[in-house]
Amino acid sequence: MPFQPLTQEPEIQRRWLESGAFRAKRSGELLPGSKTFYMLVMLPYPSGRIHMGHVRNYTLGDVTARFRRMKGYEVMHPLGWDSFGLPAENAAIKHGIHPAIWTRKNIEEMKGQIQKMGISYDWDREIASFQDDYYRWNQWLFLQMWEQGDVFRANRTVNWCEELGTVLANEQVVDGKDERTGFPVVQKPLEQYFFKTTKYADELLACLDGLDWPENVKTMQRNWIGKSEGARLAFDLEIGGQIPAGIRQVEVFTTRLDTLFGVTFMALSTEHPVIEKAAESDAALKAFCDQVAAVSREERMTSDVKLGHRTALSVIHPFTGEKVPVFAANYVLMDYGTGAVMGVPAHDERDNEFAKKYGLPIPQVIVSDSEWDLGTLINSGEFTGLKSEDAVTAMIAKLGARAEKTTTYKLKDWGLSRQRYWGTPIPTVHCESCGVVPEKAENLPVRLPEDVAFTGVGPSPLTTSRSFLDCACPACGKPARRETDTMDTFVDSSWYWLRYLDPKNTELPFAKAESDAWMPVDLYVGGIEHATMHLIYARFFYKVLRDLGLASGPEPFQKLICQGMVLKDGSKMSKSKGNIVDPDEVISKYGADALRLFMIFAAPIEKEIDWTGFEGIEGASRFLKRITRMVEDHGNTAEPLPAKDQLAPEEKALLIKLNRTIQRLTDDLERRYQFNTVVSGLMELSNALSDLPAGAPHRGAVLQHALDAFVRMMSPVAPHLAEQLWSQLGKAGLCMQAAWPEADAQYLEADEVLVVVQVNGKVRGRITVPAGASEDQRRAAALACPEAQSHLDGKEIVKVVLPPGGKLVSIVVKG
Ligand code: ANZ
Ligand code: ZN
Repeated sequence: MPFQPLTQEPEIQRRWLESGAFRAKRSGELLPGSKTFYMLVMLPYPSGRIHMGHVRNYTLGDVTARFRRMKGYEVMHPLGWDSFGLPAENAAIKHGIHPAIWTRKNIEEMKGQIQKMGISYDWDREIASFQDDYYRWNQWLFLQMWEQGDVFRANRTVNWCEELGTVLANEQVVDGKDERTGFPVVQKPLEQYFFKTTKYADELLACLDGLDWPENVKTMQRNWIGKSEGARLAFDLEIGGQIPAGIRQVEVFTTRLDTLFGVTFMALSTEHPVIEKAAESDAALKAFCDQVAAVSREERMTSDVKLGHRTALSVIHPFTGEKVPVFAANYVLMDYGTGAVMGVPAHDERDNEFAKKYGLPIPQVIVSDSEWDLGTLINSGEFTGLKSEDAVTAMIAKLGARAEKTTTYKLKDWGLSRQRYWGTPIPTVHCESCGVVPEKAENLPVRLPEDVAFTGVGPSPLTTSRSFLDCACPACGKPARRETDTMDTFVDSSWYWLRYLDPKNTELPFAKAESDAWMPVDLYVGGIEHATMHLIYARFFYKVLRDLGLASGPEPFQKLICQGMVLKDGSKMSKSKGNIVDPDEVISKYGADALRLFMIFAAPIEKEIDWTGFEGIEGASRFLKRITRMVEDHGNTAEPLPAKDQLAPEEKALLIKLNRTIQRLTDDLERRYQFNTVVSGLMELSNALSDLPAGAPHRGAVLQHALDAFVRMMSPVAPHLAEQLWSQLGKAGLCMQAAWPEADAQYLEADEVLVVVQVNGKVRGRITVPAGASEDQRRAAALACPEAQSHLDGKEIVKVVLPPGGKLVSIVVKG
């Protein structure tokens, strides 16, 4: 049969589906001692069409899933839809189409595309986070966390647009304006819900060491968690100045308490309570704070411009008793440390810039001999001469209750409130008598109402639905108002891989027996853009689930691979750039196998692929055609493979090539996760196959044997064609269910190896020894080497060296 992917591939996909070949077992069906492999890819957002990034991600996952099945593993390989979020809501505003309809249509379309790729997902486990049989478990988990004290409410700054009456996401704010309408956006505090991620900060940090993850991702996570050891120190506000009522002290967090004598100013966040209080009676200060508030946190963190405003306040230096001026400053963040910094311009870069700008003194208090030396104190009163470390200890002792050692983290508690419609409703109720009350678990799900209007203006559509808002207080039964905040969609993706394991469970998010059978995920493949947020939240959730007794083990994803992007002309393929190559277009012309083969071969998994046109796909397609022709020309034979000693040298050589390839590809897929070399290995082997001379005595049997293994090894990458060729070789059943070939040890080594004999460093002869020869045998053979004899005769043999590799024997003689 010729290579006709466009007609063959759908046919083969039907066979796979009909035979249930992708189905993963439930825990109860697993035989004791069976090996399991959980292959997970990051679930897609149903934006409309799949793109090349998806194709690459899913092909890599599929190659692994198919390889593991052939290796005898029970494989879990599911897919679902991360289907809440802003784009659906924007589509509703723009086209007047309900987010649910838009989402369903996109899922249907993308699922069809993915199925055309022949990815071996167990579709019976498909989930979609916008469906209430999924999001009710977000709500259920929220209630469990509420009970454990892992959820709390607090004020946090948001991007607020007064004209629209709504909160905007960071990406919607451009230059302090709503990107759609151009209305101004300000920073404003709002009461919201938080998950206590910081509770697990230390564990999230410590567990990174044990994970088989890319080093750069681990580093990004370490920085994101940002553990910082230092001290807190309280400064007294000056009595008699304009002290805000009720506030006596300002507390700072510092990693360099030893620099205390170098403090020449105090810098406070514009949101610091002392500054807010002082601004009530200081119009200029108020104006400065408003100016800073108009800039988003992100911009403030990346901006180099240090801005400050001197207040009428001072604090007292705890050792010298001197007055230190207090500034409000843009570079001090309220949500890090205490929101207040002791300014040490001689030893801190940002403080230095600030001091120069505002004409503040810059006294040096530390000297160091080298960059490794933390330093010795100067100009520091009784502490002068102490090493920095000792000075910190001594100062803390002297400062008494005013100071203590502490650890601070950059990691924040996770604000999960969104003032949006298209997300999981937070299952709480506002009651006039009881306050904020969690909904009862038996009343879940709290469903998203249908009777809402999408205007794009004004508060969240949920606040316009009477049927949604009106409810009874779960505590006292009186009329109450339902919470209109929905959950950050990162909640949906923080445990979805567990729902795959038990997608129809109506009692629990998933049964522990299922998670115990499959967890942890053996390989997780996805984009590097999820290195922090998603992968921190998911790890956090897993620790919470463990502490709730729902799951076992400390970490969800044992191995992580971040695939590189697919670029076109050096930049990312994206709608806005208009440089998208549609996978469908490629598949409908060349078939899925050619696209898969190209994606795997184009580059190592973690590197970028540059899409330079269709040549790459053409090449892949030609290779597949060549293999097809080779199998066709061969036909098939039942003639058994003769014993090794009956084979001609070129037949033996081919079998050696074959078995070495088996060994190499197995290692590439099982241990190294090197995919592109799998394809190059197949290409080399196919060349060796076509080089077998037409007159070889056992050609038919040798080719049959080699093609049998070749087709099986090709199956994970080009699974459709593999099925077709498998049938042509006269094999029954599905190739994808055949066993992965095992290397035959007798064909791994050549029979004889060439060994070079050196005498005193010069090559004097060459000998051949049996491949398995011992060191003693090789030494003896070298000493008997005829060409070397004239250099050995009458001399004393000092030593015989056999370097590793076995290709050389070096003799050292004297006399
Ligand atoms: C005095 C000092 C002297 C500092 C010196 C550093 C060097 P990391 O290591 O990132 O934790 N800081 C504290 N809170 C801050 C906030 N809310 N916004 C901006 N900066 C803040 O940084 C800790 C250091 O950053 C602290 O130690 C403080 O400056 C500053 F030679 O105190 B340091
Ligand atoms: Zn009540």
